[in-house]
Amino acid sequence: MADYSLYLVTDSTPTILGDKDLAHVVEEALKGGVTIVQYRDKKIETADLVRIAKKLHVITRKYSVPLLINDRIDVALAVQAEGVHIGQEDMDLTTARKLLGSEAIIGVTASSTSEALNAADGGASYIGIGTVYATPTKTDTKSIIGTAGVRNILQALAGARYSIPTVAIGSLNLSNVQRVLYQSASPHKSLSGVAVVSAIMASADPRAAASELRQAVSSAPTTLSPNALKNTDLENILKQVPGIIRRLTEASPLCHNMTNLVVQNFAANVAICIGASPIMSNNGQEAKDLAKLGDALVINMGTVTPEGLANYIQAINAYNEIGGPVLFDPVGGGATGPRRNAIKTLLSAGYFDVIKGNENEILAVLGEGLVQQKGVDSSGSTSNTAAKAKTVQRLAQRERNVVLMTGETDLLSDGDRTYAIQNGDLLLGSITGSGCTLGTTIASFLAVERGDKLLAALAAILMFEIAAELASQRPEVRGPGTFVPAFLDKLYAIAKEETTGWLSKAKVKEIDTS
Ligand code: 3NM
Repeated sequence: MADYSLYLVTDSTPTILGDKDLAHVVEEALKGGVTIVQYRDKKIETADLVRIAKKLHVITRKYSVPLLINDRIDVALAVQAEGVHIGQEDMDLTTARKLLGSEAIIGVTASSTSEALNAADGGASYIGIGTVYATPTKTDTKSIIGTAGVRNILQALAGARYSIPTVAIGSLNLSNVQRVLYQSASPHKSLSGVAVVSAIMASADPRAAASELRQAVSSAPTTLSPNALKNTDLENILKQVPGIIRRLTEASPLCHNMTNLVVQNFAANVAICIGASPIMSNNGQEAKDLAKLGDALVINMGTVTPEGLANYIQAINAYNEIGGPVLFDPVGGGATGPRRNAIKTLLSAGYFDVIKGNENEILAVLGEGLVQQKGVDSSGSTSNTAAKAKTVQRLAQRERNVVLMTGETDLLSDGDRTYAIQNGDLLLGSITGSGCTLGTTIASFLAVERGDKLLAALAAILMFEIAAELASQRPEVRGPGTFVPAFLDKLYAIAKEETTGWLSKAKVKEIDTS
C-alpha cells in the first residue's frame, strides 16, 4: 500500500510557485521525504498537462513514489500514472475505477461523513479529508471542517469498519501538523498523513520544508497529551496537591498573561501571592522570547480587538512550537458575534492545554447552536450537573485537552476523568476578575505540573477556592471590598505554608459520565 504520510499536491500558479521550476521543486520535495505526489493544474491545456505529467512521472519513479493526477483520468492513462485524485464534482468513482483498473490508486475528496462513507463503500483507495482550515491556495472550498470535522469522519469510518487510508488538507504546515494529527485522531482511527500545497510548493527551500514536515508527521507530539502521566485515584491525586504548590513556589514560574484591561493588576497580584512570577504582555512580538523562558501563557479574551487577536495568535504559535502550556479563557465568548468568531479563529490557530470558562463561554467554545450571553458574567444555568459534566467531557474529548466549566459546582474533565468541585465562596462572584485570575493560577500550575494537566488544574482550583472560603471567614471581611485583600493574604499564606490543613476542605467528586 502507498505511504500517505506526507502528500504533496502541486500548484503552478505564480503566487505559490513563484519563478521556481515545477519539476525541480517536486524533485527537491521528494529528496526531502514526500511520500506521494499529486500533479494538480486546473488552468493548463491538455497537451501541456500530459507533457508535464510525463516529466514528473520520470522524477517520481526515480524515488519510487506514486504520481497521481488531479481530476483527469485521461491524462493518468496517457502517462501511466499510478492513479488519480477526484473531487465530488469530478467523474464518479465507479467509472474511474472501470477505466483505470483495480490496481490504480483512486483518491476521493470528502468533507462530510456521508461523502467519506460513500467513497469508502465505492472502493476508493484513500480519502482526502478537507478543508481543515481556510486556505488562500483554494478559495472555492465547500466547507471548513476543522479538526473536529476530520475527527467525526474518522470516527464514522472506524465505526463502519473501514480501514481506508486518509489524509487531511487545508492550511496545514509545520506549525500545525502535529496538533492537527493529534486533535483529529478518533479512538479507533487516525489520519494516515497530511496533504500540503503551499507549505512545500511556496517554500524557498522545498527540500528542507519537506524534510521538516516529514519529521513532524512521523514523531509523536508528546507535549500535547493532556494526561501523559495519568493519575486515576482521586485520593492519590489530592495527596499530590501540596507537593505541586511547593514546586510552584520553588520554581516561581513565569506566568505570561495576555489578559484584559480590567484584571491586569489583580491577576498580577494573584500570581505573585501563589508564588509565580507574572508578566502582563499583550504584545505578540514578545511571545517568542517569553516562551523560550519555558513557562506558561494565559490567553484571556476579555477585551478582544482585531489587533489583540493577531497578537494572541503570534503568542499561541510561539508557545505551541516549544510545547509551553497555554490556557484559554474565552471571556464573554457567547456575548457577541466578533467574540464567537474570535473563538473559532483561536481554536484553529493553535492548541490549548486547558480551556476554562463559565457555562455560556464553554457552550460558545463548543459552538453547537447560538448561545446568547449577556455581558461577560456568568448567568442563570439551564442544565443540571450531569448535563454540564457531559458537555465539559465532550469538549475535552473534541479538543483533546482539559476543560473547566466554572460555576457553583465546577466541572473539570480531560475527556476521560471528570470531576465536580464544590469549593469556593459566593464573594468570588461579587468581585471582578475572579474567573480570570483563576486562569492565571491554573496556568502557573501547568508550568510546574506537565505530566498530568488535569491534576495541575485541580490543584490550582482547590488552592484558589479554599483560599476564598478561608478569607470570607476572616472577622475583618464584611463584603467584596474587604474580601479581596483577605483573599490575597490567604493565597499567600497557603503558598508559604503558613496556613496548613486547608486541603481537608476539598470537596471533589468523580463523576461517572457513562
Ligand atoms: N484541496 P494549502 S484545500 C488542493 O479542501 C486543495 O479539498 C482542498 O493548500 C480541499 O496546503 C486545497 O496551501 C489547498 O493550504 C490546500
